[in-house]
Amino acid sequence: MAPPSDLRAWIALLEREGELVRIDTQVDPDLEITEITDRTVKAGGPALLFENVKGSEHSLLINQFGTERRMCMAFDAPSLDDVASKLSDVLEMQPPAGLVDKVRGLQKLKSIADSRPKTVRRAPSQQIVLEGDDASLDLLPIQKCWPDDAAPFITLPAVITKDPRTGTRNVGMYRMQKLGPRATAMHWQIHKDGRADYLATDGKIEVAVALGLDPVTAYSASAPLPKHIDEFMLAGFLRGEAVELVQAKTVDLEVPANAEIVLEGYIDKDELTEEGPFGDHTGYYTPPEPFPVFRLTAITMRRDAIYPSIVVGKPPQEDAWLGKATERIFLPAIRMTVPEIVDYDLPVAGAFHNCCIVSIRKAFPGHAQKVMHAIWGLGMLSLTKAVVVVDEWVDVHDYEEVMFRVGANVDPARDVLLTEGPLDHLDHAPTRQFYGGKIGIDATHKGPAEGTREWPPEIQMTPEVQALVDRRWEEYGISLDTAAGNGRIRQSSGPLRRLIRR
Ligand SMILES: Cc1cc2nc3c(=O)[nH]c(=O)nc-3n(C[C@H](O)[C@H](O)[C@H](O)COP(=O)(O)O)c2cc1C
Ligand SMILES: [Mn+2]
Repeated sequence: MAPPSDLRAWIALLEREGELVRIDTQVDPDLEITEITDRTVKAGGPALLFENVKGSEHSLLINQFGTERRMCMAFDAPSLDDVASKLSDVLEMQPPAGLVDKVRGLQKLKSIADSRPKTVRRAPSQQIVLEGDDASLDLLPIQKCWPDDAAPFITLPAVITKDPRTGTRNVGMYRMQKLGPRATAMHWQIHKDGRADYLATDGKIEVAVALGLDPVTAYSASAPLPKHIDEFMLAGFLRGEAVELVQAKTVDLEVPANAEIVLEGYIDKDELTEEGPFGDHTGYYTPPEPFPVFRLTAITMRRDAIYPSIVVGKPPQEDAWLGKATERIFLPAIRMTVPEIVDYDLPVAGAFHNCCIVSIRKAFPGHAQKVMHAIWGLGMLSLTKAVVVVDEWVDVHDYEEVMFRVGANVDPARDVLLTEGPLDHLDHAPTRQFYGGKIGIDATHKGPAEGTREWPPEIQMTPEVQALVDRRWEEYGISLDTAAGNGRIRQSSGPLRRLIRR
């Protein structure tokens, strides 16, 4: 087994596993699909293939990533941590100690070498080529997601550009507001590589947009890689099979051969439009703001191409699982620079940039503060608004335990660090856009070297008594409903709670 090779193999797999429902009743891409999807996602329901979308010949796939199980199926891995360990194997390679080690090392190096995209001459994504007036976005079942959205938006694209200075490829996922049959806005936020490519151009930048990819390549477009690393290379590595690319028809870019649909076109540096409002993943509408205009020169596609979509909005939504995949997959890379980090969690309810809980192997006074600053200096994590630091034995994914540590171990006068720095493009809370306050909460145990009194020991039963009670449990005749959960008061239940807590 390997991750699915294209969207159709993925749909077939989902169907075999009972993870997909086909809907042949006619549905409206204007709001109706959102409401159906929102209910399905929040119930932990299946992927949806709408085969009869009002106004379009094309089927629409949504909620392909909406549960942990499907996300793992996408990577063909038992858990997202297993995907991460594939990466840490390579990152943590040591000089080989013996022959067996050498052979293993070579296999790992080969897996990197094989990750480079391959060029092919013929591609399913170019079975149909539409240029000029034939190339029209009106053909596609583009969703208007929320009532106050400015227009329909393409929500699950892989947008391909090249850095005009170096020729290095970048792939990113940025929504595209439909402005007409041959124009969209391009929502390149200020901190993103795609935006940097655009800013580096003198006049015009060529752009290609792949829609309907195999799930790992689609995920990779959303991965926060350093600027000089090609996201298709990550996709190749995680798939264990190179991404196949073909020369585009009207622009000098290479596009995925396995895509369902490819949009080709360009962006003039000086042409801007008011983008938005858009019901965003923050749970609020992002107000209108100027963004570049994408002009379409061609659409290429497969016969009966399937259009992929996603709805973002008040968390949890389907994108929660794309974010969780990134959280897990990037842990080994984070540990390379900050090895004292044991684990971290970006709560779904925190829309990813609002909160980061991190556990550390604490070794010296001020260590928690060191890690806060490290987080505020690391790639896209630098936009994190609140960092909570706990000791290594605390489960960062157990929010009740984290709250317990914050309550029990924090003296707000001593353990809260307030500072300032860059904030997410979409964060509406700060007074100024892009810049504002940050909070770090040190919920670790403190010692005399940090000016505290002696820290009291935590309550623990002895292992001997625990073993004794385990042995004798039947004798007591007490039946416990374990589903009631450790005597904890539950605030929400079922799939929603599981999604929030991972
Ligand atoms: C469903 C979804 C929609 C997204 N929409 C946008 C967007 O409109 N604009 C943006 O800048 N980032 C958006 N992102 C986040 C970027 O895809 C992500 O930051 C990516 O790493 C950017 O790649 P880049 O830095 O190579 O440009 C979205 C992510 C997901 C999962
Ligand atoms: Mn990038």
